[in-house]
Amino acid sequence: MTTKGAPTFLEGTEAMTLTRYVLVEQRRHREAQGDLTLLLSAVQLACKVIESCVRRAGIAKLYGLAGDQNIQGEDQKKLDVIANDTFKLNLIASEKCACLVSEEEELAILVDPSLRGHYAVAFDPLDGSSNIDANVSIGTIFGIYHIDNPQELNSSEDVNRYMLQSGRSMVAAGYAMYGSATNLVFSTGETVNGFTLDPSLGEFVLTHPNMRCPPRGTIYSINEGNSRDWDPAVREFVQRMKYPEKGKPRSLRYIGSMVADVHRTLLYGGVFMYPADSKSKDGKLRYLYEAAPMAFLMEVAGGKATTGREDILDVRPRHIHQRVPVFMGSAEDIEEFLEIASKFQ
Ligand code: AHM
Ligand code: MG
Repeated sequence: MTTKGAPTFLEGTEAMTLTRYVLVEQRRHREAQGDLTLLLSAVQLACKVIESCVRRAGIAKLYGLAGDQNIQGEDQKKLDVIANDTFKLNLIASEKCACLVSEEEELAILVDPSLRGHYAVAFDPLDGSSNIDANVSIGTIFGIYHIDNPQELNSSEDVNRYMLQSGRSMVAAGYAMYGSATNLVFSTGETVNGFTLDPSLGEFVLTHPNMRCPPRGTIYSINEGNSRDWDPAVREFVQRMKYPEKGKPRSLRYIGSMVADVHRTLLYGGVFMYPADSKSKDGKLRYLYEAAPMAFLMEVAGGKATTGREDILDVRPRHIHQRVPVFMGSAEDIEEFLEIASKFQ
């Protein structure tokens, strides 16, 4: 809101930007030295660079394959490679990271000792790769850990070992979504806040303060093409979504970009699932840079996130690219699923 009579071009400039928000937030913690603020400005800038590449991709001929495969054996798109380089370079340049784990890189990245800080970041630079060329929402996911003794990391193997901790030890997590608008959703564990990029200012502005996932939803979200291989608990739960004993059937919404499916689930409620099945024993989604950061946000927002056996945040991954089954969303919906799952265990 502007002062009465103020020139209209001032409209919006008093808004709470992400930079201002993080500075104010950090000042509440006496011991904070501004490191997380600086790390977050690197994340913010990287997301703006990626969003600008995504928006210009058709014109700048950035659609299509880069010609290589990543560690998961997936064909890398040109934008996957650009997003990975952008995120990695910006995080290293912040001088706040000791090591990084990326979906696109087989080995963990150990930052040169002269540039090291006290954080580790696991990230999926461009999630939803299959949607890139169709101009459907995609995003970047990141989870941030604090490292007390960064100089003790001497090799990629040290980093690999260090990163094999449960998601509960994350200090912050978030995602950017490049959709009809660009959102950056972020939490340090107290509240989840959503910011929208104002293209005219180049600033992320607070538009979704204190996001809460509704306790029940009316939507289920799953790749139903895999239903032949589902286990009985998933089958029964989805059947119940379609043919409830009382009330209306749920709606199915599945974008195929985890960022967009989880963003909708946070806002509208419901469940997002990528289960294990008889073909993929651990499911598809990777723990460190997909499942864990999203589970962190979901729990802070009052929702739940489970593998079907334990909270996603309690899983201790065995390797940095480990996959886990994912069920997350409205607390009561997830409880209903867990009740069914318990019958089959
Ligand atoms: P990606 O990181 O290579 O894009 O793969 C992860 C994506 C998720 O965003 C999404 O939930 C899932 O893969 C979709 O998989 P599917 O096409 O099998 O439904
Ligand atoms: Mg991904």
